[in-house]
This record gives sequence, C-alpha cells and structure tokens, in this order.
Amino acid sequence: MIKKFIPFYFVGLLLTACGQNVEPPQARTQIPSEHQLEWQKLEYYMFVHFGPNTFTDMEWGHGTEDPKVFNPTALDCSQWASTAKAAGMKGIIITAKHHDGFCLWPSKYSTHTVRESSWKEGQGDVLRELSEACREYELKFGVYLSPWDRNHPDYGTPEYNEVFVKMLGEVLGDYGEVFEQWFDGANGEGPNGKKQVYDWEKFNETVRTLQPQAVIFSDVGPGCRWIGNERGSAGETNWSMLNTDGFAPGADAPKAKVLNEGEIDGAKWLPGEADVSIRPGWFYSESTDDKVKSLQELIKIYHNSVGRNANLLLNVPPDRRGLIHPADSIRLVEFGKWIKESFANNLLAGAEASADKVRGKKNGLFDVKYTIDANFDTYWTTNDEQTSASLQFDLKEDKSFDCIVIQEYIPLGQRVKAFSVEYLDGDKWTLIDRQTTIGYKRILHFPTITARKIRINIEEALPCPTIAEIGLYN
Ligand code: FUL
Repeated sequence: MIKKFIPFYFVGLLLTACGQNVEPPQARTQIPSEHQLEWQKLEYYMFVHFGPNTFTDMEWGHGTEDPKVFNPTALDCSQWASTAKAAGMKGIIITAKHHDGFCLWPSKYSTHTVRESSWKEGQGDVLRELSEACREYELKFGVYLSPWDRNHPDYGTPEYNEVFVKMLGEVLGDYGEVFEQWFDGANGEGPNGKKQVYDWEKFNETVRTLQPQAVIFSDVGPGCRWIGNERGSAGETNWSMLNTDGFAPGADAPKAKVLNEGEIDGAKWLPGEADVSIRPGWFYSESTDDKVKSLQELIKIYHNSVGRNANLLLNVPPDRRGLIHPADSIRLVEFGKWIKESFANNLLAGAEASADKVRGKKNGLFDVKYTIDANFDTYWTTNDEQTSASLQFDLKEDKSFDCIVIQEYIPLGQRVKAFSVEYLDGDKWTLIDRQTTIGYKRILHFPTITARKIRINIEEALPCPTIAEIGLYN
C-alpha cells in the first residue's frame, strides 16, 4: 500500500536506513520478453544464402530458372554446422526460400522446389539436413522466408498470402524448434507483373502460433529490427527501443538512421540485428573466392555490431558442392579464435571495486562487486533518484589493456544515456572514451594503456543505472 503514495526511491532510502532488504529498481516500460532476452544472449550466428542463385551466379534469381540447376554435388550441412561452431556462432538461419521462389524443402504448395531439382533425384530436403546438423552441434536453427516470390503463379493475388502461410506452416512445423523467423520486406513484382499486398499480421500470427519462442525479424520486428544497413554496423548510439506505429517492413520502414540508432522514447522493445556477408554478395560466386573479408574487417564488424548492442548475423554462402569454401572456413576459424581469446581473461576479476553510490549500501544486494562476478543475473545499481554515479576498480598492480566491455542489466530496460571511462595516470584521471548508450553489450576498443586504476562514470541514466557486467581485456 505504502508504495502507492510515497515515491519508490523514498521507500528504498527508508529501508536502506533501517538496514533491511531493498527492492530492485522498477523496470522501465520497455523491457525484453523472455525470448528476446534469450535471443540477445546468442549475440552472433550464421546466415546461409543457398539456392539456384548459387549455381547461376546471381543475387536475385528471376524465378524462371530450371529447378534442375540446383544440384550440389557434396552437400554436407554438418560441415556448415561444425564451421559455425568453430567460429563461435550460436545458430544458423537459412534462406528456405529467396525471392526466386525456389523452396529448399519439398513444399506441397510450389512446383519450384528441391523435389523438381536434380539433387538426390528430387528426394532431398535441405531444411531436414540442416535442422538435424544444428541439433547435433547444439546450434539454434532459424528460417529466412521471402514473401516476395518471382515464381509462384498466385503471387499478386490474395490467395498468395494463404500459400505463404501454408509454406510457413511447413517450415515452422516440420523441422523442430526455430529460434528466429527472418522476414525480408522486399516486395517486387511476381510472374504476372503484379505486386503482393502482404498480410503481415497473419504471417506474424502464424509464427507466434507455431513457434511461440521464435523472435520475428523484419525492418520493424515485432521481435527484432533490421539495423538499417547491410554492412553489419549498428549506430554508436543504439537504443533497443523503436516506435513502429504507422510503419511496415520494406518500403514503409522508418529511415535507415532511425533503424540504426533505435529511439530513446521508442514504445516497443525492438533490439537491432546487424546482417552482413563475409563476401561481397549474399550468394556464393567463384569470382569472390579472393574477396572474403579479412580478419581485421570481421573484427571491426564485431565491434560495430555485438560491441554496439546489436546481434550479428554473418552470412556465409556455401559453394556449388554444398560446402563452405576453405577461403571462408579458414577465416571463420581465425575469427572464432580471436573472439574466444580476446574475452577469455577479465583483468577485473579480483580487482578491488568501489562506487560512490550503491543502492541499499549496507545491505550489499546491489554491490559493485556484482559487475565483476561473471554472472549476468546480478547487478550494481543506485537509488532511484541517482542518475549518475562512478565505479572504480583497483587492479592492485599495473596492467595493460585495450578493451572494455560493459553490459547493462536489460531485464530492467535500457537506461544509460551517457558514460565515460578513465584511467589514473599518475595522480590525474585521464579520459579513455566518452560514449552514449550501453545496452546489452558495449565494447570499447582503444590503444593499449597500462594503469592500475580505472573509473567508469555513468554520466546520465534514465532513471538509475543497472550494470550487470564489466570486463577489461588486453
Ligand atoms: C535483402 C535481399 O534482397 C538480399 O538478397 C539478401 O537476402 C538480404 C539479406 O536481404 O533484402
């Protein structure tokens, strides 16, 4: 009862003064659902573009290609899965149907599928093989299904929405658990020259019914949003909230900059996903064998996506044999090793931690030590009215570092609006970096510094900050 009449922070102060338990801060209005939180923790997974385009050297097939062109000679989804695993990825999303309409599974609702191809004399099913390989390698399985269909005779008529829903029923019903449904907003003309009016509500409803845990991707969600470019680069400021009223996937999406940065006052929790290909195109082409991104480029992409509060969807297109080409797999193994080694040794473990403000200080429930306990579920926070604070870490001896990772406790919402990092140089606190948002994860990378003490200043939060984890790495 009391909470109804007295501001929450006041109750907090009162309880602190009495040395009793203090309650956690109130969650913000926009918070992740349980599934969005699980999804965010995946951080990084593989995109696979595969289909007739692989064999015709095209990016957008016309839908008139002979299905017989699809004929991988040595398809091995276990090789994709083991490569993804070695790269440190947590799942694989495959183009079950791209704009050309070709279905990588023997759909009952199309005549342009693996069944009509030469592969395995029409007996094959790529979704079956990949979903099984994912289970074997403990990877999540996800599905890209393009509503734009340049082959289907019903495209451009209301019947096509029914066809698409039935296809969704097949891919979501027959292959086990799906962690993400990827909807491409592209809306071009079909074989009869007409465009389709997509029934997004029905599409989303179908996913929710068949795979309630699946996070639905499109430019505007409803589960996660496109980051606004295909370079794998989130905004330096990146809120996991967005206003979607009046917008739709595709041409009616918000401006790229808005998608890139999210919105501080966004009404929906809609975290960003950054997609990018390891090669210049989305589909395999022999002509790009020598254009696979360098390790340095992939590291930059990682910093600009995972390091800026977005998940990374890295496309790796299998070749005409149905295998990931060595040029890509060697790079991915290097990249996986870089990720593993870069964040293996938190120099803050065992540091002496202090903060100028702690919620219910005597009680210790929200102590600053929880930011270095390698447990996302415990966090440091301040009293409700305190919107700035400083955390200090004494490493007990000089150490060299070039990277700091900060994670907000997002189950209570995204709160930090401005923060800075400093180190003690002699007796002078010196700025390393000043930035805006943190979100689920923020990685700052800088030239190597050797110091014993660092300080993280939360300069502004809405309202009190909640910090789950901090890591310092070399
Ligand atoms: C775009 C498509 O048009 C591209 O071909 C690719 O699939 C990319 C991931 O999404 O909208």
